[in-house]
Amino acid sequence: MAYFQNIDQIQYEGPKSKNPLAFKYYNPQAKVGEKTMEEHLRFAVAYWHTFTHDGTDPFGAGNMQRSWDRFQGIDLAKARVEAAFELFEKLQVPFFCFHDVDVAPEGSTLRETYQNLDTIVSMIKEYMKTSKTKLLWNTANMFSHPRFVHGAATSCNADVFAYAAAKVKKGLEIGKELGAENYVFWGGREGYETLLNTDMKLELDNLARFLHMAVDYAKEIGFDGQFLIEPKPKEPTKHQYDFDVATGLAFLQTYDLHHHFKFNIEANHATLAGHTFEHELRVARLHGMLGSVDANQGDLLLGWDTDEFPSDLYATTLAMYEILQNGGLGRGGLNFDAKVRRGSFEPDDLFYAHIAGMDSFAIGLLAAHRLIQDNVLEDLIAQRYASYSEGIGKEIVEGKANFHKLEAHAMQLTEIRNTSGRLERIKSLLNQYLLDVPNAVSG
Ligand code: XLS
Ligand code: CA
Ligand code: CA
Repeated sequence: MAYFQNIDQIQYEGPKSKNPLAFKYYNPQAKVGEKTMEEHLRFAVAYWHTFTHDGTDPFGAGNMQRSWDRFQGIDLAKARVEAAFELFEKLQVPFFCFHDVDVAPEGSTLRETYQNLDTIVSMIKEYMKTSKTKLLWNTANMFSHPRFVHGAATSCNADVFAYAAAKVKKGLEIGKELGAENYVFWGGREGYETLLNTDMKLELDNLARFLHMAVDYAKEIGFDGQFLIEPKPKEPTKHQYDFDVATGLAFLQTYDLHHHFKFNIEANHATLAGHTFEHELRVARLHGMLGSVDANQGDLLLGWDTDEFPSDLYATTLAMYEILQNGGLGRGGLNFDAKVRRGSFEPDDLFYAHIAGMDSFAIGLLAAHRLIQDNVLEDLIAQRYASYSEGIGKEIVEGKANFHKLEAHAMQLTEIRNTSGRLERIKSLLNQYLLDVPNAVSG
């Protein structure tokens, strides 16, 4: 049965198309450099926002029009799988992502939850046989159920730690079964509200123990997906342990976990941490830790996680610049961890939203590719740091300087000359590259 009857497969029609149900820039098979757009961008649909999100907010009930909602329980879960693969096919999207509770309802016991998962996972596996859409990552939801009120791996309650371990164990088995490229750990409630009742050392040690056990179990069953940590500074927890990439990296290094993990970086989480999206991508890239991306955007006027579909072309261009400089995302991808606004409640909005996100990243890819081809930022930066390629600067970077030498150098300086950072000139260059994208597409 079709859930999106009035929608055909979305085709690329080019920048001049007026068809709202067509790609204007995302042309999956078009080559950008060595790879096709599809290979560069590796888009994924987020199951939760697309098939389970009902529009609820703290002040209002669900309002999304979703024809699968006429079912209940396991039948609803099955209907969502049907709707999902229909949408994947119509969007020609190469990947999807899910939490355990997105795909199958929780039972009254853990055993029953496993049974529900087994039923739906085998249905998904059947669909995947004929679909081109693969699993980018799966994860366990360890934040919604009341048992996780004090956290999961960082809970004060050892029974909860054990329950969380069982969920991740099952998640890794499912990941293996469905050939997941990655497995994500987002510590929704892995943090604390106040130190007055918190043993921070024990919580952090336990989190590390938990992750080591996950690494061991993956090895035991031969699951070879990439492990990803997803930082977020707050919400729902006040102080989240994986605050941002730098904090997460220090944690991973302290507990000797960094060889087994990379980061899944979400744009909106970067903003909440007081960083730009590109900052988080850069920090991860410089440490060889850029794994995957949750491609959304926040609202700078709001202090919470709004998970909007990406449409800010500056952000997508600078993100794609980092991704291209990283040599791509490897086994990662661009997952739309994004939901339509509450006012966009019709089923067609799911397509408009994904088209907007895919086109925005395609524009970012095209602009970033040209920027790199023309060495625009590289030349400007090389010029700005030219003092380190000769004289005392060269000695500094080659490790030949010490405080004696530097003092002697400073002593003989008669004046110190700085040059402009030229930010405004660079921004208008960026605009030029962005505005040139339609020409890049048409030839
Ligand atoms: C919530 C997170 C979550 C993770 C997966 O803010 O973004 O959706 O991506 O658990
Ligand atoms: Ca996310
Ligand atoms: Ca989010």
